[in-house]
Amino acid sequence: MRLTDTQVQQFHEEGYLVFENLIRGDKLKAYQDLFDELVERGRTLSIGSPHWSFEFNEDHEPIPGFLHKIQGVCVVEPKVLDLAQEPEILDRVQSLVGPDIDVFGTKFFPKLPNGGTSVHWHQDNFYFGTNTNRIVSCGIYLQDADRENGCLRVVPKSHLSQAIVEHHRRQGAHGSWTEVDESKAVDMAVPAGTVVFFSSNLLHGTYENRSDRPRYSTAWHYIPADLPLERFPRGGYEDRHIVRGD
Ligand SMILES: O=C(O)CCC(=O)C(=O)O
Repeated sequence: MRLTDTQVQQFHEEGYLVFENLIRGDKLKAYQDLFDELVERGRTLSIGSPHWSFEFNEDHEPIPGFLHKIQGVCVVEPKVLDLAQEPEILDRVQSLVGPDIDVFGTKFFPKLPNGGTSVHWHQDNFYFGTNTNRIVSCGIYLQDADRENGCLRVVPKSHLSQAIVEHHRRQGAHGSWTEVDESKAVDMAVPAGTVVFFSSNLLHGTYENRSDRPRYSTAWHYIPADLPLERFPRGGYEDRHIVRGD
């Protein structure tokens, strides 16, 4: 199903769109099982394995087995690319990106119970070295997500200026992050199978998982095939994949 004109307008005005329960039933279960297997692999993997990163302890050292993220999850496990190519998702992406679509920067965040993290406040375009509004970021929530287990939060309309704010590295945290006026943020508590699209200029972050439940999600970015992106060139970056058209 393509997006309606109203949905396209909402994406451009607010900076995001939410599709609850888009992945359902046996399909959702099969993907959950696939990610369970990856979490299991992470339990015995050595620190420093390419693509795999682990949560830090209080001394800022990685904790073996406590998986934080698989960066390039579609390279590590090509079956995950099926999820990125689900027609329910791509048909909608096409309304925003056009017919020739690549996906890049594929991530899996298990956000494990009692301290699992994914991201703090940031704009994806800070990492991409651009302020284009042609990249659509996508989060897929494989399990129910709420404040306690670390749901997504966004600052509506924060993409509109196309300004990339300063981001800073913090000791004991993965990545570079910024701060926002949290009174302007919206929490995205969503059921399992929900797909969220947002502008790669949108300020977004998440809560830490303080519950005893995991919160599996994926995050990646759909880009028109013809958009040059120096840091992630087509054909020159292993985690950029053609998913529709040429
Ligand atoms: O973990 C999440 O809910 C969001 C992840 C995300 O937005 C990102 O990787 O930029």
